[in-house]
Amino acid sequence: TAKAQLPAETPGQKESRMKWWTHDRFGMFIHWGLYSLPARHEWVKNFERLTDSAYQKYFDNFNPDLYDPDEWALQAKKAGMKYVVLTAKHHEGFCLFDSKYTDYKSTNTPVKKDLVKLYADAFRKQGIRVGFYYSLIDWHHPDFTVDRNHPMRDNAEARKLNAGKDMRKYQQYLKNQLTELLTQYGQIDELFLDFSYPGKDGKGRDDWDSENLLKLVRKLQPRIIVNDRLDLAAVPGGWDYQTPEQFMPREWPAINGQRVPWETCQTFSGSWGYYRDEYSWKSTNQLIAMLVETVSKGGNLLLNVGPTARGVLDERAQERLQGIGDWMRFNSRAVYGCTQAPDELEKPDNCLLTYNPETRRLYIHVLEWPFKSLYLKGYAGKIKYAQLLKDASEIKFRTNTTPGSHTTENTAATDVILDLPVNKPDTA
Ligand code: JFZ
Repeated sequence: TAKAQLPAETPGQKESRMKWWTHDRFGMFIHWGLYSLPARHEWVKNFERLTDSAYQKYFDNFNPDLYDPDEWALQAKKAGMKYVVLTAKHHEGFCLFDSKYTDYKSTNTPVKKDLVKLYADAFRKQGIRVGFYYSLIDWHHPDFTVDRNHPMRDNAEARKLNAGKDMRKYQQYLKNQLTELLTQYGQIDELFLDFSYPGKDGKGRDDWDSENLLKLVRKLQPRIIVNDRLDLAAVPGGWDYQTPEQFMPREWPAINGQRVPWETCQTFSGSWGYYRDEYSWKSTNQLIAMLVETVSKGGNLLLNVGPTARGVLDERAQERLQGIGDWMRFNSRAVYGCTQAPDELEKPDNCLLTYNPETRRLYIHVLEWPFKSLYLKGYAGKIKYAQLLKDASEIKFRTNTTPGSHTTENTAATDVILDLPVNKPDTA
């Protein structure tokens, strides 16, 4: 196939296209689909090797009667999230929107609604930017071949049917559906395509026709920000940001020494879809530290919720979103518009640093509150003023040459000592 030329963009143009995204830093991921009914992982069809007919009961019973995306949007907004990404279609192939190109969609289930349309309108109304997750993988489409990631991979009969399948038809299906999603739901700000696994019995750029697909996406939504799972790592303009998932990079990811935009997606409890009996939930404080650590390394956090099949956000997620919101009320200034601190500013013990290059403010996130003194190595002459973020109260600072300092503090003249209150300020 002839390879399309992706439109050329200078680094400056890309930076300006991504400006809102690197400023906003914090978004909500939503995994919702038929897998919300079994409520034991969004890969349940794969993990349990379920046939299409075994999976059919979830389609027949899909009826989220309490779905109220205004409520979702309000909770995201209160948590300080500035953009949102919903699974319009996950690997199971079920579409939450009214696609012309399949019957396997929400409008044909008992709920009968285009859930994507309601979602996009509700979040936009709250001033939250709208994105889509769209699965390249499709375990339902008749032309999608059985491969090593498919629920029927061990089923010889199902493998035999591959001979009659035409992945070129599936490529067209991808283009048709993305055209629907990118033309019928207003401005779409982020697109999360998922995912490639090239090599033996896998799929990658030739299977998706990735370059032409991306060219189409950029034509339909020129400002859209696209992730890196099309298997186009080496193609200029083939992706906008990297997506480390369910782990925290040690440092800001770079290619040939050039730091790249990145967004880590993270779960509350391990799975992405609603999982009733999962008990490995992260605490609110862990999630806040995760957000701060992400920003301290120049990245974005896309934090996932898995709504139930009634259409309500998991109560355990709601509680944490609220806690994050309470913290953000006083601390969002240390997140929005912030990035990694200049390399010359050393991280104090048990702290994370975020930095706003425009205001030239450094935010020191003290994870373990020390007794009275916070030592800042080599900061002498660099600080004009210091305050607690919680109540804007002044923090006095000095060096060991300041009259009245204890010589036994044993710091260098270039070090700064912050005089902290004994108690760490509450967040809420
Ligand atoms: C994918 C999905 O399979 C999963 O269900 C969820 O939607 C998640 C956000 O994305 O999982 C992946 C995809 C890529 C990698 C790991 C998990 N990867 O590249 O390491």
